[in-house]
Amino acid sequence: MKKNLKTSLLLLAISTIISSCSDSGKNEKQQLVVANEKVVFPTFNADSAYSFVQEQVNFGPRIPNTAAHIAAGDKIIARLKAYGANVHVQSFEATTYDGVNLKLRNIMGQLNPEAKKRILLAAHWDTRPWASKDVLNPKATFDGANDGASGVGVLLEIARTMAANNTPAVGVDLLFFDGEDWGQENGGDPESWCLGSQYWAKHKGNYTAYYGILLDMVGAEGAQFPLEGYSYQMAKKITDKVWSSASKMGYGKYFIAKKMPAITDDHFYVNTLANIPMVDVLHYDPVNGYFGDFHHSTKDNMSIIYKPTLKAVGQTLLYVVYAEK
Ligand code: AHN
Ligand code: ZN
Repeated sequence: MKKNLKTSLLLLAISTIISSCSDSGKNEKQQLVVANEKVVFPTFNADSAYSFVQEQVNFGPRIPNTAAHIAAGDKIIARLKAYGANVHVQSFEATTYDGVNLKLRNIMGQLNPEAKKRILLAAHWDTRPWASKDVLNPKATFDGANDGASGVGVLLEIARTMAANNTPAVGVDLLFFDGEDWGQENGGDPESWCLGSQYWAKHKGNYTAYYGILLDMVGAEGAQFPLEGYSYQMAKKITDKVWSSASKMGYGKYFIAKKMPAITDDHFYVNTLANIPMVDVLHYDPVNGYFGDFHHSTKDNMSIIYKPTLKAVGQTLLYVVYAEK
């Protein structure tokens, strides 16, 4: 009798967890997955992440100083608030290498704000103003479905999932950098890129995190994320943690254990100026030594976005976050 009561209480607890995880927006059930005795973590819904990528793309290219850019940033803020995050908007101005003054916003949404131990998850949300590598149309604008919107979609889906499930032991800070992509290509000044993360790292006050993970171009079919040079040099333990978690979950064909060159990306300034170890999950083809033929071209539109890639990245991040003690 005593044992039966215990069993039914346990079943009740489990069914309560599962039913309390129904998604407010979509009427689907979230499932909690037990990877081993210790880690219980929610499933990542790639359909929902994809819809958030599409939502960003639908605003039009998120080029700084345009109406589409303002509207897309406002949507990120609104979604973060809807998922219960404490939102901080850092508004600032920066001048590009070609002399344009930009009005920019870095956006942070803090989940589980009381937790002292915090994980920083980041992506840039702006779009490069020209498809500069497009053979036919280098002055055209482009959708930036992968370069920008994919990372935003994965982070917003993490916010939605965390709001609908149990709270992890750690706090999660979702940081959306602006002004990443107005940089000088072909061996130009590396500091011309990443204007938002440079500003944030210099003006972050006493904010810190245990470590960070940056997402950049994480939605394309056939994506591979090798071990990027600065990540490997400056945050080796975090690369070990993230890449081994991905392979444990069966995503080793995305998170490949090969090294690639160091790339100036937002994580460089988080590591060097903010002193937070941060790795870059960055699409790169190690065979051709190149980001991919979509990169900074009109091919970077929804047709290259692939739900299983979004799933591999989002599920790995949820696992990493929920495994923290
Ligand atoms: C450089 O090419 C130096 N950095 C590329 C960072 C980037 C641009 N990621 C996406 N777009
Ligand atoms: Zn870019």
